[in-house]
Amino acid sequence: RTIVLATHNPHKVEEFQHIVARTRPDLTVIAYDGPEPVEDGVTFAENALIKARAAAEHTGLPAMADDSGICVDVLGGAPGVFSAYWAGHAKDAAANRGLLLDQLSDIRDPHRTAQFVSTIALVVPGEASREQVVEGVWPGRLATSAAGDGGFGYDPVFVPDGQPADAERTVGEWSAPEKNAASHRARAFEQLVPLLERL
Ligand code: ITT
Repeated sequence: RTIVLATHNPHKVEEFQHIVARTRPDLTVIAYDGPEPVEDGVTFAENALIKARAAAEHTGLPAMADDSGICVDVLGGAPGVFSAYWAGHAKDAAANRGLLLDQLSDIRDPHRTAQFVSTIALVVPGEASREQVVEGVWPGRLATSAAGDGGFGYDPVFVPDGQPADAERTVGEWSAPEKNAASHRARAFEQLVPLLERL
């Protein structure tokens, strides 16, 4: 079976290919790189559905899309759906990270808590058409400075919970397999697995 992943972000393609291979090796994930729909939803779920519907309609294949971001508690959940554009419309990851660290410069632990959120929409076209949305949350906090060059986006400034206190690392310092076993995206996909049974 083939499932289309509606994203223009190559990092998401790579991560999903690893995550899916672990639980559903029979599924082939291909990237949908057709026209990009306007993502004008105000929630992760709305944006994920907009992207997955466009890909399903265009290809006639089952499609999934991930809308994701980092939600900082002391900022009321921002950047949230604006994560990709936090420092402007250029989608400049280094500028986004820098702005977020600046905004948190006066905030000390334990008030630097944040979550990575991944919301996946599944759209199956055809007779038994259906739309479903799942979510994965990865709790942690903002580092005080960027570290590591692994992953993408906010990975170098995010410190996931559950690490030994004397050896904490940002996701930018984690290996790809480590990230893909624990991330918000992996957690969301876990929720999706039972829904893929009838594909
Ligand atoms: P598509 O819409 O084409 O999938 P995108 O990167 O614009 O690509 P989003 O609109 O969902 O996707 O924005 C997600 C942003 O949230 C992304 O650009 C990063 O800034 C951040 N983000 C999401 N997941 C992340 C992760 O695993 N690590 C670091 N940053 C992440």
